[in-house]
Amino acid sequence: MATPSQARRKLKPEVDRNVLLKAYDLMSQAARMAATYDEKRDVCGKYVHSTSRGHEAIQLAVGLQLLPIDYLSPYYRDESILLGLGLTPYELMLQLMAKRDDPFSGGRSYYGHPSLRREGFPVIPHQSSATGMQAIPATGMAQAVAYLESQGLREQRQSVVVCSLGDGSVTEGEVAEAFQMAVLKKLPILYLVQDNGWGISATGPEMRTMDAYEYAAGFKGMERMAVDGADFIDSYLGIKKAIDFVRKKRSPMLVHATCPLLGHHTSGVRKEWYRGEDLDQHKQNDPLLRLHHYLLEHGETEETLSAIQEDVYAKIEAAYEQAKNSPDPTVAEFDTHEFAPTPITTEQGERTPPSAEKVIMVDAALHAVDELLQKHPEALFYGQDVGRRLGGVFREAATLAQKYGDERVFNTPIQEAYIVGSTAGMSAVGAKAIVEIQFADYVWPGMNQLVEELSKSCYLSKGKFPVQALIRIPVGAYGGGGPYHSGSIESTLLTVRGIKVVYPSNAADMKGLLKASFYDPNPVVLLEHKGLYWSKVPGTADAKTIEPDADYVLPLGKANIVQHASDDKIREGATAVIITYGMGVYWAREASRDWDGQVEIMDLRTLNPIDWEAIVASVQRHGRAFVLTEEPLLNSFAESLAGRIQRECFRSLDAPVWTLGAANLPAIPLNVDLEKAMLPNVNKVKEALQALLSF
Ligand SMILES: Cc1ncc(C[n+]2csc(CCOP(=O)(O)OP(=O)(O)O)c2C)c(N)n1
Repeated sequence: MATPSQARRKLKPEVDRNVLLKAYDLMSQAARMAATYDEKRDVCGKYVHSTSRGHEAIQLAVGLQLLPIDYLSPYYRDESILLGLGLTPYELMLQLMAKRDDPFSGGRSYYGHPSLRREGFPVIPHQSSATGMQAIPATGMAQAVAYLESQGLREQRQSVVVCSLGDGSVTEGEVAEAFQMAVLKKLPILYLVQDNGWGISATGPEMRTMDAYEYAAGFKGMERMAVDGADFIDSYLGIKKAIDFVRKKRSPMLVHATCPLLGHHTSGVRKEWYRGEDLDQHKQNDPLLRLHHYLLEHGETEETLSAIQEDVYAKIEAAYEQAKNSPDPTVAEFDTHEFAPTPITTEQGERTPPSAEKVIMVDAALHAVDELLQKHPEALFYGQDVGRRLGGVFREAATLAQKYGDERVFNTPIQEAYIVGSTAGMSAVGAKAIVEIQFADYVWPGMNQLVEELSKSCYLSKGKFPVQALIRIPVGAYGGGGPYHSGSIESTLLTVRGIKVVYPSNAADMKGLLKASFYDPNPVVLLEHKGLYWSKVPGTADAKTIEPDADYVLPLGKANIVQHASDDKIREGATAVIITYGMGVYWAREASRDWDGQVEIMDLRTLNPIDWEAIVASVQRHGRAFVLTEEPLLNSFAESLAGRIQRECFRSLDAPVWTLGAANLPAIPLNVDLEKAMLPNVNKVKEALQALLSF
């Protein structure tokens, strides 16, 4: 006989019957999919995958309640969120088997790594497989939503961002950066932490002294909730409340859901290898069994539930066969979508307007950003100390916050990972972030986001989520800056595919390239040499130029010959080209004065994409080439370029390709005489030129 409370529930269930039955159906699908993947390991085990077994209740609670106006940043175990949203087992299996029609990545990324822009679904940007790292881009999405709302630029004012995390990832530093920004800026984001007590084979107590719910208490302003993540009713009602809260209050919340882990960690790290008695305990808490019992207790019959199970069985079997028989990716297309096409392909606007005045490089950058903010309300500029009070440590952002407001131009905490990674979220939502790393020497905490989240997004989402991001980074030595304020980083950056690297050497190029970088739909790192900012370093007066007009754009990937050799000397075979960028342009100019008409200087201006055509033409013209860089030479971009020239222009060369860079040391020493000894300079370039021209 039913107790009074059960009877009441039967009459008035807490969750609508249709929702319960749908959840039961989808939960059964997830369980059957996991079983199928295990049973058919020869096919399904080819590529590593995780399933949601044990996490289905909390995940379906989310998937069934998100709206098409929302944004989702799931993790690799969230297959049941995807089922709840309406993605089919067939579609998911296409990714499992890395098939051509995998709707997320066309066979490029793992199972449970979605990226989706589809009518009627929340937007799901690309997320990497690095645990916890999606927290920053997801928070960037919430920041973009809040920003666009604050500017009246979003019709829809109720979007919610959900960021889903495994409990093991929550202790990662980048998650703390994300939480900090969420509470600091009061962002509309729901962090869902699914706590199964494991991070592969490490247990909760081995990894932390507090769970995610307790941890979140340290972030003032973070609303918190704990739910039984194996109980569909508790999960559904908890998530409903949480989503309602974030939707209405436009403020962050963390939901901590405990759930069992019933499947393998991944297909490659199997439960039988390390799970002991705890697995039996976890099985007692199987969300599918619990929902089954709940439904029976609340008026459903075994017949109804068996009928659902039978349908599920047939459906999953059919989906498996269909996916297995679907085509593989077209191999010839393996390299598409490294970048999205840029609209800026030709130089436009006035580079030297008749009445314009000369401008130093730092001001050219400032004016370019000013004009962009004026023209594009969706653009914003943030970084350390760029806000109202200081306007940047180089005054490169002076007056911008006063003109455009603190919502658009603001200081961030000292969080390089957030500064870089948030741009991925901004871009997915449609805000255009211009950000700044204060000194190149401090970019390293941001490199992870650049590599994992920004650089791979366009390629792995097959062009659906290129990351529009303009990342300004002051670089280079300027005399006594010392080991942590003088560094160059281009060689490291240039090993990262999927990003562009721009390096102007004068004010006019700075303005045109900064603008083109902004309009480029891909991540662009703009390296700005501090020694050229003010033209104060001897020999750099020409970095100050006439200021181009507001329409001026200079396409990326176009080198500039800043000094020509004379035709006579070329005919005599007495010339060489110095291929360089940044400060190298000025050392080359100064040094080449002793060889009148004999030295062409090519300023690369963009390091990726590089103007290879111009390089080849120039090397053919002169037969002698010299690659000059400020970086330590060993294993550098310059060495790599010299090697490529050597190989591909071998027949045109009359001498080995010369190279010159800084000494191969880990840092630039503080004392100016030590610094001089370490770096290239005019005399060192002269010596190299002498050797090359007389070879
Ligand atoms: C940054 C990073 N380090 C290591 C890994 C390897 N790795 C994959 S899953 C995992 C454990 C994650 O545990 P948790 O976040 O609790 O998620 P669960 O798999 O338990 O759901 C680790 C260490 C990774 N993917 N990313």
